[in-house]
Amino acid sequence: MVTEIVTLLAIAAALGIFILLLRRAGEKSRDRSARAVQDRVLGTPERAQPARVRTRKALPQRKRKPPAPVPDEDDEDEDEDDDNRERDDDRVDGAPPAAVDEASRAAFRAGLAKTRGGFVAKLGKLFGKKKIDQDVLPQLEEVLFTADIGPRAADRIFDAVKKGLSKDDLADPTKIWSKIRETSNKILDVGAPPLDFERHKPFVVLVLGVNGVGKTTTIGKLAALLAADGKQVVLAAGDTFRAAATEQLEVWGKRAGVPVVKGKAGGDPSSVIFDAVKRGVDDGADVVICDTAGRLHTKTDLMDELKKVRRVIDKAMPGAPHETWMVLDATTGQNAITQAKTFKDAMEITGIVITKLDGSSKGGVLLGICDELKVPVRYVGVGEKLEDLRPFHAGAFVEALYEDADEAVS
Ligand SMILES: Nc1nc2c(ncn2[C@@H]2O[C@H](COP(=O)(O)OP(=O)(O)O)[C@@H](O)[C@H]2O)c(=O)[nH]1
Ligand SMILES: [Mg+2]
Repeated sequence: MVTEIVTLLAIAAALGIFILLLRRAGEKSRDRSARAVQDRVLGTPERAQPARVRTRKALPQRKRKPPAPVPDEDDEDEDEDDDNRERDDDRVDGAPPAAVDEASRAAFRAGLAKTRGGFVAKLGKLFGKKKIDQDVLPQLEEVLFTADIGPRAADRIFDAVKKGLSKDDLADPTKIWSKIRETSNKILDVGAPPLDFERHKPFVVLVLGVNGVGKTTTIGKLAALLAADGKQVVLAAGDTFRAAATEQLEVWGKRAGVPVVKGKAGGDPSSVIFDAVKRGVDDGADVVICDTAGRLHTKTDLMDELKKVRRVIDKAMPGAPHETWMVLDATTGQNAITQAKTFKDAMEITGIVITKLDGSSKGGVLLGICDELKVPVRYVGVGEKLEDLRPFHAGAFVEALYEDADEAVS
């Protein structure tokens, strides 16, 4: 009896082991076939490298989007969030806000009205034809190349339409417009980080540009913007070449309620600017903005002088200037691109300010300047008044430039 029980137990154990082995074998073969499928789909065996590493390498680098705000269920927190949002919307500091406000959108729309009546209207007429065919390409090329956007930007937009759209797409004006918008946005996106005046204390900005483009006016408006945000600003009257230049900056300084450091007429601009930066450091100011001359006896004199100014600023505060901006007058069209190139060849330019957009039909020149210089546009001047300086926002600019373009074709 005992022998029979032992035999039965032995048979049961053997069966159990057999079933276990069978299951293991089944799992292994499933693993193998799953891996074979994975290899087929992904193209290479996965075993040598973990999938995550491989996938990361294979994907093109994308810009990281800011995380979407997570809605909070707590009522009190929600109120606080609303307050913060309101404060964000109300901020009037000089730095471009993350989202463009309605007043800036309206200013861009008004500022670009004449440009819309220029090359944008010509494009509208072109796509407004009843039947659009391949003929549209040479005509598009002509309109783009005669617009004040510079040959390189014209070429980029033309190429994007020609190569990026099929024959069928070309028959659809909406598709052509969206290609033009997309390419314009790409041209304006030079990948610069947002402007942050709090990165240094004081944050020193050197402002350059030829005579009459609007340097002094821009500095005055910017000082007012920053002062309204509670920043302590010092201005340097570095244009000692023209007698009236210092007085003009003093008038703006009074309007903005900020001090102006000045020297003698005809004196050394570097020493005035050195004093101003030193004063900014000693007084614990937030921002020092340096005005400069736009014309000297010769172009070489001017460039040498400006290089000297840069060196001297670095002596007054090592590492400064933190930004060097080139001011360009939109009404001068492609001349602005030439000026920008001349300055850029001589020294580092980190930002652009475009003035007089309000009076210009050549606002498209901004595309050419960005494409040529690969530096960001930081501000746009849309009039002569204190409040007529707007932080630049590429998306809002493109939106305003081609506004109603689709409607214009129907
Ligand atoms: N319409 C308009 N005029 C401007 C703008 N910015 C400057 N100006 C005018 O351009 C002229 C020259 O400006 P100014 O600041 O003296 O130029 P600077 O020589 O470069 O310093 C002045 O009459 C300004 O009022 C602008 O955004 N729009
Ligand atoms: Mg001036």
